[in-house]
Amino acid sequence: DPYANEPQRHPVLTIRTKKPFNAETPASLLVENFITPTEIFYIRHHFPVPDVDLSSDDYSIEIVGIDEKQSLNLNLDQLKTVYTPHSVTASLQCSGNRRSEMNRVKPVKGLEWAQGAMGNAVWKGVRLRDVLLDLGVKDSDENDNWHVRFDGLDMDPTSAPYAVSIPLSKAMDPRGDVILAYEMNGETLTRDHGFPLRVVVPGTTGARWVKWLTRIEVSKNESESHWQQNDYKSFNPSADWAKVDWSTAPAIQEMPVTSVICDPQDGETTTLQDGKLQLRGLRYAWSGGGRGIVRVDISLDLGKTWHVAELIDPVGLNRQWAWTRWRADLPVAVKETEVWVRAVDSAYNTQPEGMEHIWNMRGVMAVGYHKIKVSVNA
Ligand code: MTE
Ligand code: MO
Repeated sequence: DPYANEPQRHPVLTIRTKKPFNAETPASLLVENFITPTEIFYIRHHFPVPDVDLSSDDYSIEIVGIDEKQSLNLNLDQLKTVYTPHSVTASLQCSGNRRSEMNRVKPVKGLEWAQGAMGNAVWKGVRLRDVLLDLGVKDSDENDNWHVRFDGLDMDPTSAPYAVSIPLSKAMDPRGDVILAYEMNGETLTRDHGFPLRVVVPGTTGARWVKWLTRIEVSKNESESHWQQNDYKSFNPSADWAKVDWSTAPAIQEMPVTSVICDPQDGETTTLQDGKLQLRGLRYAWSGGGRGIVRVDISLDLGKTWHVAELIDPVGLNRQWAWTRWRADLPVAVKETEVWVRAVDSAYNTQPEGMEHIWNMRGVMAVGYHKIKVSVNA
């Protein structure tokens, strides 16, 4: 069994598949902390979890430039000693987060994530930019349309490693905060989250944050992998699996603005406090790669009137890689109510009202208003 050597996991995680292991954080727990504790952070694997033995000396990272003369081979110690450490607080979200809400419109293919395929952590590592500058990559617009490819140690049955790429311009951007991370929340990365090294690409979808990193390559072309070419893309709602031409859509990198209600949950009965319904949730400022969110709106009457939620965590207008929690205490006079939430970013981008018109066969980027029904005890 290739899955015989999997790590222990926290029992509170909601398991979506066991082999490979995929599990999410219950949303009610997600909203408890600005920084998601590592042991309850969602896990998304495509294959069995690699087990790297650093003492055995056979782990190193191969870094290759555009011509053969450019190449570096570094082990983890070298990487840590040569480059200045850099920390970023950034949320990680799967492209398929909230897919189950889209699936209700019409079935889609993919893991049935609720709202917990996301988390927020402090990542520490070295800047990819610094490594690439050492490799001889120039800081110029000549290579603006190039890419950086990443390979993981995990492989599909044909021995193709999990691999994807990001635009080189993101990697080279001094404000892009792309790092090769060896720590998560102040501790050595765990196996489930990519020990010993993973890529952290703030503001970019989870699929690009390659775990168990072994190879980095600068290239004029994107990764040719399945995950870059034939997955993690969105299409017209009428496109169907049999006929779609994957090459017509770009790979998802940045993700659009989204928000969710974490507490109460859909279908729950809740008790009013001083006649008020207490709502708590999360919103992300990801459109435009790190753009801040300026407002979270709540409606209790299907969009006729709107309330403004209070933001709990600090918000920047730029390089806002972390989510912000919000809360709202709203008066209600009915026994059952539908609650809607949407967020607005600093460019006034907001979420679409429903999942219908953004429906896509893969169920990615399900960023419609989050709508839940709650019953109230007066
Ligand atoms: N990296 C490797 N090597 N293998 C993978 O299966 N899954 C990706 C990404 N990096 C994956 C990977 C996807 S789709 C997501 S959403 C994130 O890792 C999940 O990261 P996490 O498990 O640390 O939450
Ligand atoms: Mo993902």
